[in-house]
Amino acid sequence: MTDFVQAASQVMTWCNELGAVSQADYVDRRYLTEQHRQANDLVAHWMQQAGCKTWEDGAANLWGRYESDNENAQRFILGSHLDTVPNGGKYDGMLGVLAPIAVVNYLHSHNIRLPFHIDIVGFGDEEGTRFGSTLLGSRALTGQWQKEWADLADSEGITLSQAMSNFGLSFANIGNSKITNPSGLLGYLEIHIEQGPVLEDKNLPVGIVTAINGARRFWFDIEGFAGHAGTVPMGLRQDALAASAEMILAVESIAAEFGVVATVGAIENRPNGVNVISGKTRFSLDIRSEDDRLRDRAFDAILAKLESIAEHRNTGLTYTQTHSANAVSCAPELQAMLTQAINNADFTPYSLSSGAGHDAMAIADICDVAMMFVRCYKGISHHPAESIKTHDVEASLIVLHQFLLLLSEQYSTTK
Ligand code: HGY
Ligand code: MN
Ligand code: MN
Repeated sequence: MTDFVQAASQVMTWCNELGAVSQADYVDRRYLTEQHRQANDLVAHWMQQAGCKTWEDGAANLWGRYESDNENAQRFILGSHLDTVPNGGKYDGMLGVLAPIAVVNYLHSHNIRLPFHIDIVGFGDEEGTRFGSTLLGSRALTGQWQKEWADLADSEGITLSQAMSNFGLSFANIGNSKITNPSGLLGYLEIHIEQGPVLEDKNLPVGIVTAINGARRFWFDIEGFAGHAGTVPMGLRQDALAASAEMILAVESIAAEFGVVATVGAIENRPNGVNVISGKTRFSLDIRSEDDRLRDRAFDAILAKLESIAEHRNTGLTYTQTHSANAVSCAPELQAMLTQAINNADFTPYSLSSGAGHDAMAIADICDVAMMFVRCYKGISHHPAESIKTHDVEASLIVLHQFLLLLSEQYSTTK
């Protein structure tokens, strides 16, 4: 029986409670919504119970600091995101905020203070569900917000700028959330479910992430001409939805040919009538690879094909890019420390790359980052069947505790 059995079941209880904070009867929590407010308040309460001081920054990220005895100490950030995809799981993101709270709770209950501050962060937007972007929370810390993002609108036409003022914030002040002295950062560690089948296949509870694939996201708009489904001959149509269908299949085949992953996950159709030829269709594109140049070559090939389909179907084609993040390597020193922590915890270290994007990609711009993956059932994620085992959470808590002890040792000998 380890010290973290009870803590692990506490994390599972928290995940269930947080999973119920949703705008629907399934898991769906979006940036700057009432549910985001409720989630921040709930997690802040758990952070305070664990001995943290809490606050929110100008991007509505939630912070909890477990202070060092030395007020001028540097800070190590642990965290992940509190937002979800629509009809997602209860662990993607949330585990990486709640597991550190459980370990800090252990330190607090044993009156253990570390030589550095532990800052736990719950990012408000990583998925980009509401505004089609992504990493908005973590990119506020690195000062990467673009002015034009103010006009990013959600499905009801509410802009990011309006949503921020509704939340009591101001888009104009987002620059204040930027971490201005990265030298004060010892690093960042994100615990996250693997969202893939590798750890389950190797029968391992945790893994060390080597690199995170780069991603680009777009909206494509196809302009046809709406018409009567009964009277317009097939050869005279400018059917935006039929053109999109051919384009989406082309995305799939070209991605496979290049060996990258490309997904059309969202589609809108106008006027969307059963007896009306489609006039306008919009679909998303998410394309990724651990090799940025290969990803960009694949995108260029896809774009050329879509343009030729648009031409022979006599439909218009325009597109906007909403996100671009290059592949990120995790810091070798932190990977080595995580490997040592896994050995100290009597588990077998295993390294793997991440096909999914994470906040660590953004934070890598300002400090060393590492990620610890936790095994999840059949690698299922972005799906209500996403699930993890309490004993794997316990393993992650034991490893995180060992990691913090190793970091304390290193910090105390070098400071
Ligand atoms: O899309 C992703 O890779 C992450 O889950 N946001
Ligand atoms: Mn996700
Ligand atoms: Mn995630």
